[in-house]
Amino acid sequence: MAGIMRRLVLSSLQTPSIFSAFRCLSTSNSLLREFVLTEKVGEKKNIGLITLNRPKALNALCDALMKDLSDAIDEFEKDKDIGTIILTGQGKAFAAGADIKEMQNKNFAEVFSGSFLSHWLRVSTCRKPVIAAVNGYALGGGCELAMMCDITFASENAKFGQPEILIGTIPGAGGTQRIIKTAGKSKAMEICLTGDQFTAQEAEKMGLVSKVLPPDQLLPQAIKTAEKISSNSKIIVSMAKEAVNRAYETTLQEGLLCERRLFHASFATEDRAEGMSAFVEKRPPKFQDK
Ligand code: DAK
Repeated sequence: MAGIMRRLVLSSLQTPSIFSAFRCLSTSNSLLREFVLTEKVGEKKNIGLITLNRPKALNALCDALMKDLSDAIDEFEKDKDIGTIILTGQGKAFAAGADIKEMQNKNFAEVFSGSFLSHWLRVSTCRKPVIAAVNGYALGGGCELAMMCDITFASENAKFGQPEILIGTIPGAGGTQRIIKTAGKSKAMEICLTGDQFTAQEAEKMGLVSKVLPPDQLLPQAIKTAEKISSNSKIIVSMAKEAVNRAYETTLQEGLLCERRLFHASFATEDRAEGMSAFVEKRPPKFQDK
């Protein structure tokens, strides 16, 4: 109900001028932002749903949208009740990339020395798990944004791609670096050098996506997975996320050391003691996130 109310308020506030005056309007459970909707969902309202909301421009990732997204991640990361965050898009796109109209007249000095596109790393630094629910186009920065998330589900009609080459530039937020980790060099080269789009099914085959779902099942399944993750200890979930990410970013030896140290660290938590006691006593665990 709160979500429906907020959408009604939002649709009556769609003019940028009103939004610039009240950029962060507070409601009962979250903030209203110009380009991003936030809502607590799931049975226990412990899942933070972030919806990119610039559908007329296919959720093109302009600077203000990325700032709103960054704020929304901050909001849910600070919220002790939220266990997992889901990121999706309004309309027929997840995101069709960085805003080309905003970039069109920039020169080298501006993009190199300024803070242009400086909010882009925020999703990848979030310590809570982030699930991308890719509902349509995920192109350029949109594809990179999905790859910054921890788990990616896609609807059957989603389209992925790194089309930057077609507008005379190259991916700038991980497109050349992250695809290669899962898809290998040949596929990564094909994608980045041709700019061709690829389907959700192809993305799943490459390992960029873990589930392809009918459009009406995308969010329900993402929420179900988020609820499952959130039923575990938040502190241990963060440790597991950190360990998996280390594998992605470093050598096997370094990764194994990090994993071992985090495993040791789990013994400093009350939740580890509770989890193992619950198993031995044949009862469900009650995690306190301590
Ligand atoms: N930017 C701005 N506007 C966009 C847009 C985009 N990326 N994509 C779509 N739009 C706008 C269109 O201009 C159009 O607006 P109006 O003309 O109605 O005002 C509206 O959205 C609807 O789009 P279309 O009319 O084109 O819709 P179609 O269904 O015909 O085509 C499409 C859908 C997704 C195939 C097409 O819109 C398209 O090709 N879009 C551009 C895709 C693209 O090239 N994306 C890559 C952009 S470059 C970095 C971080 C990030 C990046 C770089 C650096 N750092 C941290 C350093 C990322 C760069 C990029 O993503």
